[in-house]
Amino acid sequence: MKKITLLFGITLCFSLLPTSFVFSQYDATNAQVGDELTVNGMLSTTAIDPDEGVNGNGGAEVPYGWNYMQGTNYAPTNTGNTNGVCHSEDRQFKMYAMNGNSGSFVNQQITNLPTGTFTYDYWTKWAGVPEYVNEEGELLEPKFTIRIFDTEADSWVAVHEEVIPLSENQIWAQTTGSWVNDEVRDVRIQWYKRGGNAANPTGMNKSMFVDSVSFTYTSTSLSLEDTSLTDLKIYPNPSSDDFLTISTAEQGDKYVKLFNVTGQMVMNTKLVQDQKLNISSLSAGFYLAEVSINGRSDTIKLVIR
Ligand SMILES: [Ca+2]
Repeated sequence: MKKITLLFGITLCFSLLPTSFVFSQYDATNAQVGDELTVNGMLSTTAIDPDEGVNGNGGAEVPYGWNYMQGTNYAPTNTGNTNGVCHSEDRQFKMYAMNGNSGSFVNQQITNLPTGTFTYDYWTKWAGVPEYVNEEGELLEPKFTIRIFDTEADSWVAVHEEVIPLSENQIWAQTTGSWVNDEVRDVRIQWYKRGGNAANPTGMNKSMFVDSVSFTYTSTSLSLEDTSLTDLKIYPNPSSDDFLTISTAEQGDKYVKLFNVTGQMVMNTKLVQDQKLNISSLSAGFYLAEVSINGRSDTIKLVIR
């Protein structure tokens, strides 16, 4: 059974987004290990080829594949005002000091991200020195998040998040990390900050900049899948027989636990070679069968008639 662990089930409020808001996408279907999946990862501005750079204009325009919310722009290097210098080339994402009560973000959606390990790397800096905590004691940490679409919640939820570091005035700070994607899916990478408004500023009421972003496919190996028996089958199911066959390509002794609907363990046994599972002592009903071989396991629903 594959499980998605929502490490930080935080859902940001996007209710203020206009419904016509369209996220552009970057399709990673054919990605190879070593590929940089972020369009315009370096956010350079000297070319208009999406593989090499963009032709930003400093207003509301954002580079290929990127999207943003209010209070953000694609700002130029400008030592004459609070922008300061970019980390790479002459453009950077800027989230305004005051960016509205619902905050602001930039993100990029990557469709059909393959399974495997991904490495991210980005640079941030601040104009001025903000504080994570408000005068009211409210924690307002700006976040870098990796999001997947949760159909039950009907929203994009964070499955990985990291607090964006504070910095001295105009000093770029690098953040790197990795994340494992356990199934092919669409993913968004996002930077978010809430600065409040002029009437009600928060501790984050300094401009935040993001530049030199990368998101790289680094490995196909999947520690999450290494521990599961993805081809496990138990039959017949539903069953009115006394014996069940447990089938998987994994060779070795099978450790089988059966649980009833109340979670009570009703059987705990070991099967060797092609030995079948004797269920003649069990009454009709629904069960969960947990099978482990060589430390790999999976769980299957069983119906006994
Ligand atoms: Ca740049």
